[in-house]
Amino acid sequence: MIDALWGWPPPVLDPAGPYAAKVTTLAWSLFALGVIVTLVVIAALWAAIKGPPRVQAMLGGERAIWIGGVAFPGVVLTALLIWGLTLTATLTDPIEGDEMRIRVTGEMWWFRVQYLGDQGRVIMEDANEIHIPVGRPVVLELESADVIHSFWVPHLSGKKDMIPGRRTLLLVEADRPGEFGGVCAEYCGAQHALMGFVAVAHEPAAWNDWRDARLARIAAADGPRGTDLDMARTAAAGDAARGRNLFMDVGCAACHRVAGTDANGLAGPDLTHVGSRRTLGAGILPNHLGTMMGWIGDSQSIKPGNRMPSYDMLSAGELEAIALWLEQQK
Ligand code: HEC
Ligand SMILES: [Cu+2]
Repeated sequence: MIDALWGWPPPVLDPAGPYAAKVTTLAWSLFALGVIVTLVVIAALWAAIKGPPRVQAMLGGERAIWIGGVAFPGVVLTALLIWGLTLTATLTDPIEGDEMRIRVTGEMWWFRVQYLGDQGRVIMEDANEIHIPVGRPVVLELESADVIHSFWVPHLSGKKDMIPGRRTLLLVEADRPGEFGGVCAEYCGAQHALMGFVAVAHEPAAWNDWRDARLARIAAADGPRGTDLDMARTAAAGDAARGRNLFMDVGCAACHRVAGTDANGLAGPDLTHVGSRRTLGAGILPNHLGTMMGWIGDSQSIKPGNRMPSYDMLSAGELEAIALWLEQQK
């Protein structure tokens, strides 16, 4: 099911952008060179055992060891090291002009995503989903809230550690629209394997529309009470209104934020746009009413040890009401 959603596991040698293409070139070059060296060594071994006496004497001599065993590997490995370092350095080069920045924080076991505006101010927050425009390099500021995680979208760039107390930079760029799966690539605890996300690349105009629509909704939500969105959120009809009240009453708001409501918790993913996410639980479930109910009622069976308690004391009707309201938060 996840497979149909956005390609799982993400293929590692299928670049969808210039930075990933560099990494792919490096990987194939190392592989090809490794194959050549292996073949040469096998040939030399064969010649040393079965070859004519003249060749055997040559391969057994001291010179062969100095050339084949010291000089050759020394030169080849040094050249590869320099090439690899210069190539991967370009993956973090600062870029000129109006660069776009997104801060991604690894948390046990999900990704907090913050879009940054001027002076590094957070202009919108999301989780487990990163939206970028096609054809424009994006600087990711990688951080960690707890242990070392590693950020990896193989389609878009190499992998980079997310280190507590330190900010690392990674450049990503997509050259075609699409949904690209990503994972945490550094063991970070029990649910490391269930810590994924999806990067969504839009055509530039579509990305602008997406951003403007979100910003407009956030501005309305944070604006004075009584604006359109606030009315829509507080005056949700029927079951959804019941869901909203339950959300505030049973304690969800202590850990989750929903713009335009009293829910301001910071420990868990921002749920302002949760209804528009492709997945739930950091890339592990497709997002719809049923999985939303299942996650809220029993997240500890779906992802044991995750930092959200299971709400198994809620009735099916209550779960449905909350899920209904959350699915409306687009
Ligand atoms: C103690 C803090 C805490 C409380 C209380 C809490 N949550 Fe969570 N919630 C989390 C954390 C942490 C995650 C991320 C879990 C993960 O993926 O590892 C999460 C994930 C979620 C997700 C999935 C979000 C996504 O994008 O993947 C939803 C939906 C959600 N919570 C809804 C609720 C609802 C509804 C309630 C109340 C019934 C609630 N939460 C109560 C901490 C909490
Ligand atoms: Cu991790």
